[in-house]
Amino acid sequence: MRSELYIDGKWVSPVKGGTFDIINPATEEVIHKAAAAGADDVDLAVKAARRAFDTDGWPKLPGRERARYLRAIANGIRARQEEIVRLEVIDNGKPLPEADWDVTDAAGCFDFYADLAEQLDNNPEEPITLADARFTSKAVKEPIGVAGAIIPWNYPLLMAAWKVAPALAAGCTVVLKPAELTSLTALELAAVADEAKLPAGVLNIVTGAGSVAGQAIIDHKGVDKLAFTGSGPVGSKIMAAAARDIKRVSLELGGKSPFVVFDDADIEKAVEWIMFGIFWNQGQVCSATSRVLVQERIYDNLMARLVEETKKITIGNGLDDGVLLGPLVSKRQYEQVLAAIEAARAAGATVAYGGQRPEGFEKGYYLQPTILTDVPLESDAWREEIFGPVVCVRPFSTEEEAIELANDSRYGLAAAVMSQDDVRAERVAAAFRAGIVWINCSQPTFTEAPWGGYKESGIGRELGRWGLENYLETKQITKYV
Ligand code: TAP
Repeated sequence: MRSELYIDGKWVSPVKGGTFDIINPATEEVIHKAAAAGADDVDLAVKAARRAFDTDGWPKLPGRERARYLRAIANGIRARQEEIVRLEVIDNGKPLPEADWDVTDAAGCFDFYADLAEQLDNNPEEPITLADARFTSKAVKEPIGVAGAIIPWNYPLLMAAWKVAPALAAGCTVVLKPAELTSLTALELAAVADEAKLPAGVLNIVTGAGSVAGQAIIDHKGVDKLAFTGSGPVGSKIMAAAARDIKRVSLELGGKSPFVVFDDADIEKAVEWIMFGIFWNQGQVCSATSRVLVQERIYDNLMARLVEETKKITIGNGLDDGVLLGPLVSKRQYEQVLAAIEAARAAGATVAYGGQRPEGFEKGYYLQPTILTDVPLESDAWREEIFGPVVCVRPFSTEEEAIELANDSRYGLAAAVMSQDDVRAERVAAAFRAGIVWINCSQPTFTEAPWGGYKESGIGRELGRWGLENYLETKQITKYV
């Protein structure tokens, strides 16, 4: 485990010193002390990234050269996958198979953007046909510059990959700040990049508090683009900071995503996807389908099966075999989720299952998977992101009602629909006001496909070619002939 910052290709201690505790949420033990970056360290990191961009030639390298580094990083992650997976589990709490999945995806993300970096060489310019024949014109893509990336704790390495891989592929240089709660695997990424001999300053990783290191990144004049995933309130702050210097900005914020199940759906499959959609990663997923709408005719049957299957979920330390639900990431998160369940009860909701700390756990931020019914439509439980293993289930009668309930949210990250009637499923998918829509499933995520939200769920799209566009400017070059 690393205890320093990675700046300008070197491991360094913070200028003013300082550390913070890394706690294993399964045991509540302090397992490490990480370096707490201050504004001075961020300044050094941004200056290194500026130099790597402005004078050292990273953006001028052919895409295929940058692709070589990206593939080396992908292979480096795979080479130490077992170790990274273990760190992810003891840092975040998630079950080991989930961490393994994330780390595999993170490596795949670097490979995917290596391919796109190469494609930039193949399509360096786009000719433009002008009405005025005295001129010729073309559009070229160029990297934006230095990207400041700030990420959350729910998918620590994967979120780093989603930002670093497209940024480097585009030719940007990066200063990344992981969440204080989960800093370990971002530092492993720095180690992997170092082994891949990524040129100094191209990727800088500063651990530390959002209010200090994060704030210093968003305020820094040397940063051209801010890429953020996390909560709405911090997203607003980032957008306000970006507005001051007209920094480019992409935001991936929260959601309260609906899952509409029609009465022709296979109940067993629906139960499986509902559980996957809300209990995966302890429900700490921005796109979690946390509002489930079930058509009246199958509501009672589906609820009975959902409760029955939820009872079977094995809760425990993510390192243990067979565990499906680990602890929440932190004491604060655990207390917030419990408080949200209590508030739901007080507002009139019924706890159909869960809602408490499971028996037999003395330590660790464990919470039962929780199913709420009778949740008032105006309550916070129905409207606000809980970010825990808590699902609200409600019956509906008509398709129109389901669509209205589904879209009645300030968020619009994801939505899911389940029906054997393809025409209806497609119609409902089209009616959802959300950036990601799943038909007959919930949550599968692909590096090739765009990811991002409507409304207050964010701005811009990550992943796929859209993720690369996030880090590119378009330049028009026109000649008088
Ligand atoms: P946030 O506070 O939004 O944290 C996300 C990242 O932003 C972290 O790296 C954080 O640093 C950093 N940050 C905080 N204040 C900052 C500032 N002033 N300037 C720059 N960066 C700053 O999320 P959280 O506190 O971890 O979780 C709060 C709630 O946000 C959760 O309950 C959940 O509802 C939501 N959340 C959503 C997502 C997604 S994917 N949409 C992910 C995580 C959380 P530190 O954490 O190190 O201070």
